[in-house]
Amino acid sequence: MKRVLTYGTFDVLHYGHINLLKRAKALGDYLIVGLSSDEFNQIKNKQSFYTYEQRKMILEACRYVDLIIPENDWDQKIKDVQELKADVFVMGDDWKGKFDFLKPYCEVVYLPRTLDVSSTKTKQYLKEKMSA
Ligand code: C2G
Repeated sequence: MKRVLTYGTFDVLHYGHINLLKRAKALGDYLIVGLSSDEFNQIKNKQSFYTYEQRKMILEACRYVDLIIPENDWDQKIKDVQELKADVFVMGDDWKGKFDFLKPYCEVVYLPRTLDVSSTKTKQYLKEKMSA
């Protein structure tokens, strides 16, 4: 049983996220997502539209996701990889190189981001539409 681990905010879930989760799952048999808490989003300077609980509920409906754990800080990844026995760590390549410190503990894979879609763009579009 090959265990895959990834992290993110996954706000306003879109096909770019699904494309990442689908490819991450295809690298193993079991996909764990470290979902950024609302407090950690503040540390990441990210304002998410949905709360952690709402984002978790939406993500749980995704067929590629087997387990969701909270991501509370930048420093939990090594412990998570060890405790969850993750074989592969996956992130979009906007993070390329940023998590290479995990290489002694597991395989590290950066996957190409899906172009032309982002939660920020979607929220911006809806905001403009609503105020028009
Ligand atoms: N992603 C993607 N294509 C997009 C948008 C996002 O492949 N168009 C990927 C990102 O690269 C990331 C995952 O989807 O691997 C989740 O994206 P975000 O929710 O934006 O995650 P982020 O804020 O980058 O948080 O500790 C890691 C951080 O929590 C990552």
